[in-house]
Amino acid sequence: PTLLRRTLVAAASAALLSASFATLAQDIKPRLIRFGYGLNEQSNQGRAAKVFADAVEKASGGKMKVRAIGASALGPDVQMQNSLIGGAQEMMVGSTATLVGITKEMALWDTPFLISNAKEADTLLDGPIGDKIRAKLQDKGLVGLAYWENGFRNLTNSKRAITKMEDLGGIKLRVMQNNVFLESFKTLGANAVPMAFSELFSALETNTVDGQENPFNTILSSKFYEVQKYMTVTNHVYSPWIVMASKKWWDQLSKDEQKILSDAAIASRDFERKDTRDEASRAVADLKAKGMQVNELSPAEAGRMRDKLTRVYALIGADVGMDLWNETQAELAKLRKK
Ligand code: TF8
Repeated sequence: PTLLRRTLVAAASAALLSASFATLAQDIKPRLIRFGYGLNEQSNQGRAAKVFADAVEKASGGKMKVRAIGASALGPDVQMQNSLIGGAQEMMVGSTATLVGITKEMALWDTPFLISNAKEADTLLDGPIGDKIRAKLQDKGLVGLAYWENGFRNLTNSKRAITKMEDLGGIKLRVMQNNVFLESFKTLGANAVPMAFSELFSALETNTVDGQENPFNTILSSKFYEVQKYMTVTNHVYSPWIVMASKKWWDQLSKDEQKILSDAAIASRDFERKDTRDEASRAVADLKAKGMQVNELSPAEAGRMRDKLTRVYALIGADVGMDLWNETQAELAKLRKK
């Protein structure tokens, strides 16, 4: 036991020493970073927030401490964005969809049926188009560090199985606080109601709304299966999340501190995408086991919806600018030819 203990002590001090050597040369101050998010700790978002926090602490030799605060305890997305802009909160991760009021180009990611698989998502988001849109946040007081995966969105409701567009008629459907989502679901015939995510569970529980749409992971982690009978696999849009810092605060950090945060955002992104995809691949079985009745939207019905949304596509093109819209279509065409 003494030998073992001595070895452990030696190993521990060696680790400490190398950590402090690495960080000594760097310009790092003690920092407390409040990192807010909307889902609960047990969600894919919560797990990745923890990975981010650990990566920052480790890379800074324990000087930079990240307090990951979930379940909208710091407020819903829009409120946190404003706290970041004002400098009252350091960091957050949330939906790009709730950012369109600040940076209209973000609406590109709300385009129904734009992205059809993970490869396309990662290529667009991590490439020049994603970078360009992310950079637009800077003028608005936000620093976008990385896109995480929220995922392909699917419909749930408490009324009936949705097998065709007409089935949406009269369904009171909660949508995100975003014009593209509102217009899309109105156009498809639903009674779309914008609402913050933090209010959604109880709105479903009390039948204030009949349904909602979110990726499998969220339907699971937020326990929507307790208050929703039907799920339709529509994959109607791919939603990203974005990790952001307050620019007011970011500008006070040293280059080394900024690099630690950027690197941790990328590392947690890679973890998060893999974790989310793993969970999503098992989710339909899990949700069925929880009692949900699941059906898949046929490609023909998805096609009818797409046709119906022509007006919305024009609206998005006008919002994000035709250059960006055309560049995106060209990039997707290139990927699909490969
Ligand atoms: C939604 C979004 C949410 C995210 C999350 C709170 O439906 O998909 O899951 O905004 O960060 O509001």
